[in-house]
Amino acid sequence: MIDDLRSQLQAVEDWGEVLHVRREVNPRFELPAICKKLEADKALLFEKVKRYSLPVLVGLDNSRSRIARVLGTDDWGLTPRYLEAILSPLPPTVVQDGPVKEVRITKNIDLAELLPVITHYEKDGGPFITAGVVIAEDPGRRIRNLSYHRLQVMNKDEIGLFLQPRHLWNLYSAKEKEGKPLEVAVAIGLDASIRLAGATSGSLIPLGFDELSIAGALRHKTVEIVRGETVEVMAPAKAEIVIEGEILPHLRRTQGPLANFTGTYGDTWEGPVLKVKAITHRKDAIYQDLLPFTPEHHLLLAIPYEPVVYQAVKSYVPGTKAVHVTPSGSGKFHAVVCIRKDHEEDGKKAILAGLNSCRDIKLVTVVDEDVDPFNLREVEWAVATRFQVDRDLVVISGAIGNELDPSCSQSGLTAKMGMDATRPLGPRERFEKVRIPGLENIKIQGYIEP
Ligand SMILES: Cc1cc2nc3c(=O)[nH]c(=O)nc-3n(C[C@H](O)[C@H](O)[C@H](O)COP(=O)(O)O)c2cc1C
Ligand SMILES: [Mn+2]
Repeated sequence: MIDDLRSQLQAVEDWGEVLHVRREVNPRFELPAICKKLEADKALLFEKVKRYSLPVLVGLDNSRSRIARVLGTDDWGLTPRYLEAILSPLPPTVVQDGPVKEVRITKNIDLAELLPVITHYEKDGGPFITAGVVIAEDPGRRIRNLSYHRLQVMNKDEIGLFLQPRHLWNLYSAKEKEGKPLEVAVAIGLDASIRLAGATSGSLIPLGFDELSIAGALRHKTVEIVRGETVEVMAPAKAEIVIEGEILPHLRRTQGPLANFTGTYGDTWEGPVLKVKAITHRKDAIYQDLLPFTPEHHLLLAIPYEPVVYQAVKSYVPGTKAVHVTPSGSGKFHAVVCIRKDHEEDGKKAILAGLNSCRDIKLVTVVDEDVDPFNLREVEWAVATRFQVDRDLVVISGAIGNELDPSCSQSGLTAKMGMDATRPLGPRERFEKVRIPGLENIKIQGYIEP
């Protein structure tokens, strides 16, 4: 049963998908350089990081099909599972104690001494905690919220945050107006269900929707939560590390830049500051890191998007089979929609519904059900052999885009495009995919030596 980082790591290890780096590495540039060089869809466990005793795990969730496997489903089942988790959430359960409390530090906190926080890219403003899920509560309104934020270690006990005007920002500004700090817990070292839940947002998940209940439903097991030592905020009892503290009112400091999901540097920003009051962790804690602009980053953005696109397209085209928001499209911009075509216009309808479903989606490629939308080689094959640009292309100008997309206009406008790579209805022999009889039944282990 996978219900924390360790049980997931063990499963991934059993599947032969963890690479161990035993040689000592520098947390500044060397560790991320090794991740980039390998570009593997395996997790990387750095066992010895210079000056630190904690190992660093990167890329635990860098494969869509492995995330699906961790959640007990497959590529095709992941989006429906996600939608079901949003529609039938499973709330967390309060426990009195948990492994994350094995070590409790409330005095002389020194973040840089304790945690192997990584400096990833050349022009990054410093070391950033990139895999921390920020949890905040408003007990009066019975609200709990989870979200990811870039967390810059500024000094011994201060962390800078980048807050876009979403839920955490909303909770923080309400407190700030009263001149009070906002208490938070930052959880690091989590299984895929909580990580995905932390990255989920949008109209289906309004402020007050506890994302931990999405995590519980995703993994079919409630998340156990435990109260903070110094803050009235609950955090996963089986996290590896929890940082407790308060975001101070009326204080902004220059932070950044940090390589963002588009693979470009943003500007510096004036962000609020989290004053750390305590750190609790497991005895032999594993520090989890996310290298920005990698499949892991893009999958955490893409997978929570898919149910939104799927629902929108399905309402226009009932034969919609699957939606894949691709990691290589920066995890937000490109979607592949797989449909069973019942009417000639279904391809174009799927394009319009998909482009309209999310502000960020700017390319929708529609394929038939004989094409695997999760295999981008097959998708390109469909475009090469079923798509004619003067007949099957849709272009929309002047739509609202994502301000972080460097190709958007200064005023944030973007063009959008759809490619209908489905076959016409009627005789389809010309388009039939070649196949070798018996291929599905071949067990390769019997033919080649390991
Ligand atoms: C790795 C990662 C880093 C992110 N960094 C930030 C960030 O620095 N600031 C921010 O406002 N959102 C960031 N996001 C996006 C939000 O965490 C995400 O949209 C979240 O679901 C928002 O939750 P909310 O709807 O409860 O506000 C990041 C997402 C991921 C996956
Ligand atoms: Mn939220």
